[in-house]
Amino acid sequence: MSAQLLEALAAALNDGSVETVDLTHTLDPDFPVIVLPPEFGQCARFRMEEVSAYDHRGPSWKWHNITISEHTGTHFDAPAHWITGRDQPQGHVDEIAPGRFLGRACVIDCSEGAARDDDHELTPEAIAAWEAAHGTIPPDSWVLMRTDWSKRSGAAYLNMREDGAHSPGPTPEAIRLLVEERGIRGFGTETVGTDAGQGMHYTPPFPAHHTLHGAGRYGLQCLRNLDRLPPTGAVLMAAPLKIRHGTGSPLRVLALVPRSTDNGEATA
Ligand code: 23J
Ligand code: MN
Repeated sequence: MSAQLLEALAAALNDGSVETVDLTHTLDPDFPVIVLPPEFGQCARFRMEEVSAYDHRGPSWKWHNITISEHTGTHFDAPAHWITGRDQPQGHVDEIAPGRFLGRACVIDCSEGAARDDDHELTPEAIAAWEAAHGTIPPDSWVLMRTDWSKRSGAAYLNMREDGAHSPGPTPEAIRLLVEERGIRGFGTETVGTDAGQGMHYTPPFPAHHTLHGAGRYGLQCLRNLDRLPPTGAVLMAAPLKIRHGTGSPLRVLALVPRSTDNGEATA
């Protein structure tokens, strides 16, 4: 059975009836990274240095040395990133079983709210409304919060004000519902954090980090192209680099989706 299933998948990838959507931003020195209050250590931006380019430093080859943080650009958060997850088994990126890197995704469209309010919250009521339309979120799902925030650039992306960043995110109650009642595998956002820009003011502070990682679950941040995913039915592939004792990693996040003409009731 599973051999036929993989054969059917391979054929569908080849004939385009299953499409691959890239949910990844390009690693670029200009792409913003999270900015913490100045008393804390800071995340490094992406940097690239030419080692040789078919020249005296290497006549037949071109290559670069790069600098990144574990939390630069589109990236994965492992349980050990947060103090609540410090004693979780398989809490670092190198320890996570590879089967955890592939799984279903549910996409909750919060783009209307986020367009009206920079501090728009994903609430239990919004999850209930999504489930009324699309069914209960299955156990071990990735839940992706679509805000269209990835279409912002420059200063509008971090959206810093005197009192810190303003960007959407889940309430403590919403993330607890997803983790404790739905048993999700992870939570992904289009912003620099799985938490809202003002997430430090919730109880507990940074509730997505606190609750996800304390339960051994994962985060994805700086996603894009969530508007190209169906609410249900996508398969996500998010495999972080195998950094020894790493707390996260930039990565290529891909989604397998039914060809857009196959969505909805249009086809038999
Ligand atoms: C460190 C401290 C606070 C936060 C973060 C990192 C992230 O969002 C991250 O990249 O995981 S909120
Ligand atoms: Mn992170």
